[in-house]
Amino acid sequence: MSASKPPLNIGLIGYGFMGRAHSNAYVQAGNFFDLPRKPVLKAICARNKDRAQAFADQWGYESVETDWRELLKRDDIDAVDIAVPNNLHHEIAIAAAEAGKAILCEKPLALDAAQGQEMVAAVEKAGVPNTVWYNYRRIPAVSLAKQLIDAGKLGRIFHYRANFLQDWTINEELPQGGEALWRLDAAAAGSGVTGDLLAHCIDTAIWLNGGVSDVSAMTETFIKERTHQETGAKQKVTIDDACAFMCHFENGSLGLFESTRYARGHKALYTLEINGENMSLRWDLHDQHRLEVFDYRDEGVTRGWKSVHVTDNGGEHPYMDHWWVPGLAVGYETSFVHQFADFARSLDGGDFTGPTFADALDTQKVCDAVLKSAAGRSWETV
Ligand code: 4PW
Repeated sequence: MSASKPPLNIGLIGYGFMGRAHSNAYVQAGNFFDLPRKPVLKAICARNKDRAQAFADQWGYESVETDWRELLKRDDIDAVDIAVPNNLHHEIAIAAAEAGKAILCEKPLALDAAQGQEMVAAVEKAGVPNTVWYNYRRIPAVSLAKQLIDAGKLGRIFHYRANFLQDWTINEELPQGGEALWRLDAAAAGSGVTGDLLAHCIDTAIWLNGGVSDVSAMTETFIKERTHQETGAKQKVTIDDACAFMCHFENGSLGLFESTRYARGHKALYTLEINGENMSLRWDLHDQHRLEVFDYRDEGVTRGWKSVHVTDNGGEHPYMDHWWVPGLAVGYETSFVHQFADFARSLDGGDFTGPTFADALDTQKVCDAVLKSAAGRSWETV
């Protein structure tokens, strides 16, 4: 890293799980990718000053703010990272756009598409660079799937299916709401697995297979009442604990998606499969470096499922040449490093393949249609 590089000053809002994942990306990206500017951890912003200071000390942030409005007023902040619960994305992102900051926003974009539309309008009016942290696109084997699809290897696509399974909310005693458990509180999260997990699957699906035209969905809330973590009051649970939907893609293929937090034994099983006329692809987050490939055009007797491991070659697979020597793996956290590196390079003229706010709005529209369809037991146009 050259000392003469100008800084890219980052102000992070929120210090939860995603605040850590993003901070790690800022710390690592400049060491593994040649960025035009040097990322600088300029400020961390959170309401609890002591905890924000502890986070700053741990990660190396230079300063602490306790009000995001003050952070946005600072001339020494170039890019704002919104890593707070979903109900705060809309207000902060619009203010950040008006303040002329580049914006990195945690997924999902907003509580719903109406909010998302306003956020897209704000970044477009201000002309500020923007992205939403749909990080799974940038797992090397998933990016490899994109390369194969874009190169036309699959031919006509018939089917796309994806699952995202977890089991962490099966316990009835688990409270909802509060700093740690806001994902269970519809007021803060907007929805349950649809916005939290299926949104990832939908983002990847649109990226790989194009737009979704209509959906038919079902949702279920298995545990109907929980205690609020902060108030101690019993509350109705209004998030979707599980959601499954089918859809048509604009390219004529059929989609099948399932997500739940009630699949005992599964912590974060994101899987996807695409079946094309010539080729099928299969990927599993638990074995994230492997892309399984079946090519019908292979010679008859050796035709079969191939296991393409992105560490097996000499760094030809997406992003792998930036890390270690061939044969050595990288982790979940590097998908954030890759996204930030691509975004940082785009600020100085590099291509950016998204997802932008506008891309994330497409995902949000599918989520809205899914929830509407489940509520009304109807097919909904996206
Ligand atoms: O964004 C998602 C989170 O809310 C993540 O990708 C996985 O599921 C891990 O935690 C939750």
